[in-house]
Amino acid sequence: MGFKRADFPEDFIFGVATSSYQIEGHQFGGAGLTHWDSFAATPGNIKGAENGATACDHYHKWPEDLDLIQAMGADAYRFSTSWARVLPEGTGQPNPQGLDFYDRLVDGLLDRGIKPFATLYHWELPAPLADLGGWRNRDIAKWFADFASILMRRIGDRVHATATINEPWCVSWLSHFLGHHAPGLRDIRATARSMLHVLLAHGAAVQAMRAEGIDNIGLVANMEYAQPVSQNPADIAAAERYDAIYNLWFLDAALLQSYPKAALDGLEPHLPAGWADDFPMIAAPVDWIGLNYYTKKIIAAADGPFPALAEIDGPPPKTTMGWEIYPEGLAYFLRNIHSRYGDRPIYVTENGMSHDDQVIDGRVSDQVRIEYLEKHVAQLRQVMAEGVDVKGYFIWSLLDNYEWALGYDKRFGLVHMDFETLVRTPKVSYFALQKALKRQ
Ligand code: IFM
Repeated sequence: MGFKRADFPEDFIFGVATSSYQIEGHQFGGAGLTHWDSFAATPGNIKGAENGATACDHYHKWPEDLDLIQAMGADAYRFSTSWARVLPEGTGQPNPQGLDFYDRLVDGLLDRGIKPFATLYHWELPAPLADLGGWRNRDIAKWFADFASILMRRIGDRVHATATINEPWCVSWLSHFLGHHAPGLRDIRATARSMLHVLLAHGAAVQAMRAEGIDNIGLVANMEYAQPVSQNPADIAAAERYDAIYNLWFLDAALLQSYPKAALDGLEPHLPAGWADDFPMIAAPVDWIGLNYYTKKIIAAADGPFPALAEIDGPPPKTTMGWEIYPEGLAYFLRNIHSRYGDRPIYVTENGMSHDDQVIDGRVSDQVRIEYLEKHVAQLRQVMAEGVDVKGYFIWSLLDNYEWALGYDKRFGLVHMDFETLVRTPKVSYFALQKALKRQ
């Protein structure tokens, strides 16, 4: 690995990240059905019609997984909590097994000297709430805040940090405009409403958690560098729209109480009257910002209604997701968050790559992942040297897992998963990190 722990400040946090539906095994422990279960049960939505029923069976194998994190030398583990595991109906009566599971997990982390970073929501909405309109229903702010309170009353005294919602762009745009994720809608009004409600739910949960005495709360946004395909003004404007929708909408609202004009121009007709009155709730103060970064997109102007843009295939190198590897984008966003939103702590809450990893003679040689991580960490060190307050770096992911609509083929893990036998095999990148993170 081209870096070592000593290159970073003493309190810098290296971690690994996962999410509940992608690893836990949703069939276990009395969890309620989610909109992902019904999305996956609908032909054509998911590669191979795969779902998260078993996934990595982390629900039972969590001690082994936490041992792997500890043996790698990571400081922190970023996991998410399944709303439907805690509240099978989405509201109402908690599932004791669900609360017990997260309780054990947090204690298991602390026993191993690993800091728990919880994320409340990473995409598996309880099905009964989806029946009520899910993210299109404004009441979701209250439902989510109640879930946050119930969960935090149980584990909040021991988590190191808590994020509300992972990647609001995916919860809203990807799922209600592009239709790639549950609930699979393609509707601009549903999109605009979900883009508002995901922010409202975030703010309401922050307030609810503060009322429970929880601190160190953040919001995690994903960002993709938007490069215009040419210097033609129409292409530049299209890239600006992409950037506004994807990279600016959520953090501008939560931190500046405004929406970027290039996005608002297209979305305002579909927002409810009085949308600006929600800013005080949306902007409930957070302690840190989380950035998930993977790639860049090349954008061209296109005919048709807002957002009137098209993605153009970029050059190699790419990951098996088809995502162009562009480490400079990480530095771009870290600098931009710092200059746009002021000097507040930033965590890189996800970064990593998918690759066709195979176990050959007991070994998984993923040199390409080592190079990916080295290049991104070099960008991180550069911006830290410039004074950007980056507090930690989390690799996506600990384990190969369920990559949503793409099923189990896209392997992001530092640890290989055999999805038949559930055998875990640390990859060469895991061992390289173990060496880099060793304390002298
Ligand atoms: O697997 C996902 C994760 O759920 C959210 N961030 C991006 C990852 C890779 O696509």
